[in-house]
Amino acid sequence: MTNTILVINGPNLDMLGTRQPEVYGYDTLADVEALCRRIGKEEGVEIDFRQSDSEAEIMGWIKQARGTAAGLLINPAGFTSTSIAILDSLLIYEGPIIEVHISPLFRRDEFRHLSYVSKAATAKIEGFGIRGYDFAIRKLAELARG
Ligand code: DHK
Repeated sequence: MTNTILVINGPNLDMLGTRQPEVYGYDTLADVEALCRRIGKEEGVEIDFRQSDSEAEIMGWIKQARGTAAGLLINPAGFTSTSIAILDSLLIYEGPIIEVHISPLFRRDEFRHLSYVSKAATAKIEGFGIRGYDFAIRKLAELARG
């Protein structure tokens, strides 16, 4: 097992910074990646940072993570409430999974409240802005250290 944390960002997160900044803030995905790499360095873990709009690509990454990643951080974005397929891929992964959402889903649209991904998650963080990635990587690094 490596000490790599795989960070998966779902659809439209490439548009952070310009996309509904009143909801998601002004930080870009590059800022999120820089944050993850900084925290990873502090915690002594490698960061493999990815984004895709494709459900199939995300499922492929999760399946490849089996045996190769010490932990998985996923912001499933628009696939959160729709993808049983991503849930099923996550259920194949044997390591810890932390689900992160930038915005507070609990006080947004009703349809965002359901998360299939949560059924496979070790923990979930939402509403802390991009700081949620910071907390999640620190926790995954702690779990990776055993
Ligand atoms: C990001 C998205 O793209 C939305 O589809 C989710 C999530 C919320 C976030 O807060 O990071 O509903």
